Amino acid sequence: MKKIIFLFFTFLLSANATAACDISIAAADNMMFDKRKITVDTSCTEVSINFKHTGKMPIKAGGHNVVIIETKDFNTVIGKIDMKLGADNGFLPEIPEVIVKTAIIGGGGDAKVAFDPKKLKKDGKYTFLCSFPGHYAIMKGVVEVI
Ligand SMILES: [Cu+2]
Repeated sequence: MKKIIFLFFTFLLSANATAACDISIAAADNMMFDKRKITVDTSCTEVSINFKHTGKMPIKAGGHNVVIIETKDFNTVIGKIDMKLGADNGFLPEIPEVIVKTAIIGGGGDAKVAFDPKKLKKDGKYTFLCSFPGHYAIMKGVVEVI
């Protein structure tokens, strides 16, 4: 019996370890992420953002992405968002303030990006947002670093 309990807990621990290195997040046509907070675990060698657009809008009308930045850079980053820069670039120029971003996707799409979680500091303050023009007003949340 003890062995079974031990195996069960080993299973729970390993399941947790996997989940923490994989961030699942989705957004729909209502311009809302399904999470207000995501957690980046710096003990992972790599963290993946698995992002899904569960709506129907095409990229040009209502595409979404996930961009992680330092909270202090929020105004700088949203000030650089420009429709002319195109969806392929997330409507953003190449700027050091962007720590990681997924591709912009339309309804039914998904995007995955992996990054080194050590780019984030445990005592830092981070925000995630969608950089489709105008969406940042409500499409944003807190990045917790553990
Ligand atoms: Cu969006």
